[in-house]
Amino acid sequence: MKKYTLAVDIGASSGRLILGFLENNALQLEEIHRFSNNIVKKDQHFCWDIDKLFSEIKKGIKKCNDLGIKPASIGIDTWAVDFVLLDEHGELVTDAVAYRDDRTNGVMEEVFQKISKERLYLETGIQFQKFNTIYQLYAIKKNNPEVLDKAKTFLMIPDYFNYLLTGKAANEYTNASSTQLLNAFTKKWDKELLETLGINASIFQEIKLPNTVLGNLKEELVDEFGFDMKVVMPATHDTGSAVIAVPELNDTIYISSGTWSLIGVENRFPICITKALDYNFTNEGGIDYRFRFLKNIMGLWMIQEVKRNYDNRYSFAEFVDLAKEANDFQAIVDVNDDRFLKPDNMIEEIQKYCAETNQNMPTTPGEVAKCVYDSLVASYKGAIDEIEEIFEKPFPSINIIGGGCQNEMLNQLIADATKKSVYAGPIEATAIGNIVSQLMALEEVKDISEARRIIKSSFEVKQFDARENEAVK
Ligand code: LFR
Repeated sequence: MKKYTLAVDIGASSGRLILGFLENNALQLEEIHRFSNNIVKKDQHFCWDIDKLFSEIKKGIKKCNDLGIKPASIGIDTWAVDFVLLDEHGELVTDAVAYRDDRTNGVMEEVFQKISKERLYLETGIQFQKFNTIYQLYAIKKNNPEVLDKAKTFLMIPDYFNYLLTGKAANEYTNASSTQLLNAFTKKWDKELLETLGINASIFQEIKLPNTVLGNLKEELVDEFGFDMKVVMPATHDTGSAVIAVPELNDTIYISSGTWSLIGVENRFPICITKALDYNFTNEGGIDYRFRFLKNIMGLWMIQEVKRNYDNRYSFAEFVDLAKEANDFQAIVDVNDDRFLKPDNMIEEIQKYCAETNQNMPTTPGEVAKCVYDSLVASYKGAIDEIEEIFEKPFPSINIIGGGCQNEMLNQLIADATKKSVYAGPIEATAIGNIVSQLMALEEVKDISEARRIIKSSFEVKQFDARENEAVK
């Protein structure tokens, strides 16, 4: 009998439930539910609508019944860094504030007064992003200390959903590493760091590794769904799951392309040298204690916002066509400038940046899109140069995974600019990584090497090579 696993993959703009199963040693996927995810304003803060997200997860699970399928397990992954706090009764004492909220403005600098930037990097290996959990918690400590006094349990977003499903509180390792509160070497919560910051260490839960069965569904949910299943912790950080699904990693740089572009390599150890700190690379914990040495690049968020600011008049495919028509237009913005994290209006922010830097100002939708794509490519190229400098060797190929790898124009531009072979796929990398992690927990797949072999033979990967005389101008 086929053993089905159910992957819940929620990103910053949408969530999906995907069934996965092995057939003749090939991995098959079937999407059964999709929903949107939006940031909502609550009490002056941008938050995730966590109740709506959980009710969508439940809706998706119930759809299994309509299909006559009882999955053996479920695994949840989402974006990183965000969390909730629970009181002694297991009730929420915080909203799920979103990382794009501005409560952490200036907080990073305050934390550096307590612990130097260099020491923080040496211990955690994590990049400096103003929205990291460490700065979010410190902002609460400063502005709402009573909330931290009441808090008994710290759960990241997928941990919280797992808690709702099983009643068990635990922190999954890959996501926990994104907090910048985990020691990269002991892989445990850094108690000394927490003490330095005055954050109660007892709210943090036991760290569990990906591929762990957390438990079964709570009884009331078994009654509601009509079946039980195991709740597995995959790499609950979506990027962690996505990178599991990179079929071939030797001498390859990956780009996990979605709302963010995560560009980097997989490593057996964290690299905390000064150059890595200066270039702001991170060492996120991965499956099998592998590390993702990567850099966050603002990613398709730029074009998602542009699309929204044009009142969704053009589809993503139309933006690509319009950008091609605006081929002669040239202007580059630094996509990683914090001003693009959550501007009131992305189009105007891009235009202002171009005016301030004495460049042509994009005015038509095609020119704005061309500017975004060229700027992303320039930023990828810069990050690749930094990786090659740190590793003191060239990486001949790039593997783009995730929804963004469907943008063939962008893939080609990346090949042209870097003069490297670009491989695009698998598109559903995050769900695939989530599913193979469950299959490993269920002992259907032996290890990550076998998982990658299966992935390589199951999904299409397209190749793009550099065209002569083409490069980002
Ligand atoms: C991608 C991602 C990135 C993380 C960012 C914020 O979805 O998880 O890895 O840096 O979102 O959590």
